[in-house]
Amino acid sequence: MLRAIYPGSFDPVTFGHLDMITRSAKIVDELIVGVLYNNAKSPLFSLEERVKILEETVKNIPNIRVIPFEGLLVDFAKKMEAKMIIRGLRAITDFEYELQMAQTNRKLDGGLETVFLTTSLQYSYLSSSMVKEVAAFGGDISQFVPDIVIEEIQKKIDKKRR
Ligand code: COD
Repeated sequence: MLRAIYPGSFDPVTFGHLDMITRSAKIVDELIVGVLYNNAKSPLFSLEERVKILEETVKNIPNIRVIPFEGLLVDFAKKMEAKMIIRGLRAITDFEYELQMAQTNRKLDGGLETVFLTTSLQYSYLSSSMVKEVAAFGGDISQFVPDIVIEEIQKKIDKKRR
């Protein structure tokens, strides 16, 4: 049984993440989408909101569980009995951070491997921060994120205006 974790902030989830999730779920028996609780990053969406959006978005893929986590990724992996971390690589700019993270995690837990999937070309430019910026200035984000994210971002914008 190969269980892997695809960890991230997902603030918010984009079509780039979803592409990674769909492809990853095809190569492992079970994929756990690990959603980081991290107040230091002051996310746009709360942990509960990010989990809810992800659950809604992946509900048709049977071998996926969306689970929040706090603290070290290696501890979460141990708790979930997962031996593999899956991460996405978009461009060379991702590489240094990803390499550092993978090496650190392996130093902390020698049994944990990180596997990288390269982004699909059509999403190689896409990031959560770019989506938030476009949305904040009233731009159309429908080619970047699923409908539920558009709705939830709109709610945040409306709330700010009130
Ligand atoms: N195409 C393909 N992949 C993409 C795209 C795209 N357009 N956009 C993002 N991705 C990939 C990212 O490369 C990443 O692999 C994944 O999707 C998630 O992305 P983010 O931005 O939501 O998540 P991050 O990078 O903020 O996640 C960081 C972690 C939560 C994994 C990290 O902070 C963590 O493990 N924290 C716990 C503390 C810890 O253990 N620290 C020590 C390890 S350094």
